[in-house]
Amino acid sequence: MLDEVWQSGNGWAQAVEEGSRLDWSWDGVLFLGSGSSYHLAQVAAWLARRKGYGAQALPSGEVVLYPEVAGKPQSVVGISRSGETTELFKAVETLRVPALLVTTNPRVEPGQGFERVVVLDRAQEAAIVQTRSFTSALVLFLTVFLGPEATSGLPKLWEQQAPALWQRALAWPRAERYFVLGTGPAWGIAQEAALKLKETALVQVESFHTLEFRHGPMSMVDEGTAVFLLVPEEGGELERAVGGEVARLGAQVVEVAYRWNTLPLALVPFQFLAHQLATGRGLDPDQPRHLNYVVRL
Ligand code: F1P
Repeated sequence: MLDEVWQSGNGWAQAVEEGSRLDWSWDGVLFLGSGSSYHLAQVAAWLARRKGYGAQALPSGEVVLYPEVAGKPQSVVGISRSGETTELFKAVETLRVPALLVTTNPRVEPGQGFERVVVLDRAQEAAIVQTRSFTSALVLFLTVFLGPEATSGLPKLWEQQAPALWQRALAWPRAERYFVLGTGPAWGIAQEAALKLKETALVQVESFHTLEFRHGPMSMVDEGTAVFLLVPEEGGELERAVGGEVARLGAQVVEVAYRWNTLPLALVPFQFLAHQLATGRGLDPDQPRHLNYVVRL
C-alpha cells in the first residue's frame, strides 16, 4: 500500500493525458461504482452537474436491486479499479445504454455492456485497499470537467509535496473517534478518507456532509474526538463555523484546505494516516480484515 501511494505521480500523469483526450457525451450520465469507486462516482457526478450536465451517481448494487431508480440515463460511466466487480456489470447489463468503463486493469477490453474502456494501467496496484488508483481516476475526471490546464501541474506538485504530506499525517491527532466532513466535491472525498481509515486501521470513523453534522451526529463529539474538516481554500465560512462549534465541544479539529483541482493532494494524507494508524495498532495495512481485492457475487 505505502509504496504504491508514494508512486502516485505516474498514474496522475497518465490520467491527465487520458482525460485531455476523453470525448464522451456527459449529459444524462449515470456514474456507477462500488466502495471507493462509488465515492469517486459521486465526485465525478458533482463535477459534471456543476458544468450543467444532468448527471447522477449510484452504488452499482442499488441499480442491480432497483433498476427503476436509475431513471433513463443517456449513458453510464462505470468506475472499477479491478474492472471485474460483478455488481457493475450486472447493472450495465440491466440498463442497456451506451457505457464507458474507467479501470486500471489492462486486461479489460470493450464488451460485457461497455463499448469504451479507459485504462489507467500506470495506477494499477496490488494492495487490496485503493489508493493511487482512486487519486489517478480522480485526476482523470478533474481533467475532463476542469480542463487539463487545471490538472497538468499535479504530478509535479505531488513530487514536491509528498514528503510534507507524510509529515502532515504524522502530526495529525490520534483519537478514540474520528469524523471526516466535506461538502460539494469533497463530500465523496470525505467518504473515501473515512473508508481508508476504517478498512486499513479498523478505527471508529464516520464521514458526513459538513452542514449535516449539526443535524444529529454532533451529539457524538467530546474530548476523545478528532474532526477533519475538508474546506475550500476560498469561502468555506459556513463549513469553518461547524469546525468552531465542535472545537468548543472539546474535539481536536484539523482543517484540510483544498481547491477543486488539488483534491487528490487533500486525500493522500488520509491514505498516509491510515497506514500510520494501522502499523501503530500492530495491523498489516496490506492485509485488511474481511476485504477482498475484487467483490464477485
Ligand atoms: C471496489 C472495491 C474497493 C475496495 C475493495 C473491494 O472495487 O469495493 O473499493 O477497496 O478492494 O472492491 P473496484 O470495482 O473498484 O475494483
